[in-house]
Amino acid sequence: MNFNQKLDHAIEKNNSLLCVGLDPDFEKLPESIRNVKNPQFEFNKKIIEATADLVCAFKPNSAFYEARGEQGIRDLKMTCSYINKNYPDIPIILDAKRADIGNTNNEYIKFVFGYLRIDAVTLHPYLGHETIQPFLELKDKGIIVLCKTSNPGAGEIQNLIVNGEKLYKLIARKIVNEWNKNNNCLMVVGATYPEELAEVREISGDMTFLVPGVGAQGGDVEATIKAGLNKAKKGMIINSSRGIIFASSGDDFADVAKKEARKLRDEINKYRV
Ligand code: NUP
Repeated sequence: MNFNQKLDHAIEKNNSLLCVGLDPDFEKLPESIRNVKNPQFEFNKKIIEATADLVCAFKPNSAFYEARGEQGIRDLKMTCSYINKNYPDIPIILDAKRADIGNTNNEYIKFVFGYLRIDAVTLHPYLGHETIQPFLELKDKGIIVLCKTSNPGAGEIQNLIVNGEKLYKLIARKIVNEWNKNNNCLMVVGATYPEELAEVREISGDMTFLVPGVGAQGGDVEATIKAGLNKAKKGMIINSSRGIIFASSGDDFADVAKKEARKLRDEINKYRV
């Protein structure tokens, strides 16, 4: 089964476009968890158990694990292994924004798909097609390229006019027309820019978008869903990290995360009809 099939299966099984972001900022973990042996893993495990029937994917962001050095990498590996073993239907996306020259790419690929054994990775397009190509050749994996990001300063570079159009539109066209030969491309489009999301949808046919920016970054769920759905009323992986995993800072964090995940999944579904 390739990434898109696995994703589609999870969307149908859980009736969900929601992705829970596993960004376990160590400083924000409840005191009781911070003192255990594998704190980020133990925290994630409870979040995963509480939300696995409500999501279409999990997305750990590498930064939160790298920050803790070898212990963090171990917790990331344990998290991925735990999902693969106990929830093999749920795809894992590593948010790491990779893509580099040839021999460096080989090492990235070994880490993401060899060591972590996950399903998809985020890439930035700045170094060009040649540096995306080794990832594109992995037919069964999800290759998720940044197009229009959710951050306040996204327009500084992404909105520059190149060949008569905004750069993010040119990137979207490249992904759709040149880079998606194996039907394994997705793109990142932030929920904080619903108008641009609609423009990118126009360009992209039914391609699936990874959409961060709801929850802590304030993206409007209704506007996001209406702008970004494809013809099948899917085509979006809506990520929320802090808004779910840190909805409570107490020991009830998993129960509260479950409630928030259900609320957001149902709100998303309300606008899919
Ligand atoms: O454009 C992007 N915006 C964004 O927030 C691309 C991303 N990959 N992200 C990531 O999504 C970000 O790094 C974080 O892991 C997650 C959003 O987290 P939160 O704002 O829901 O806590």
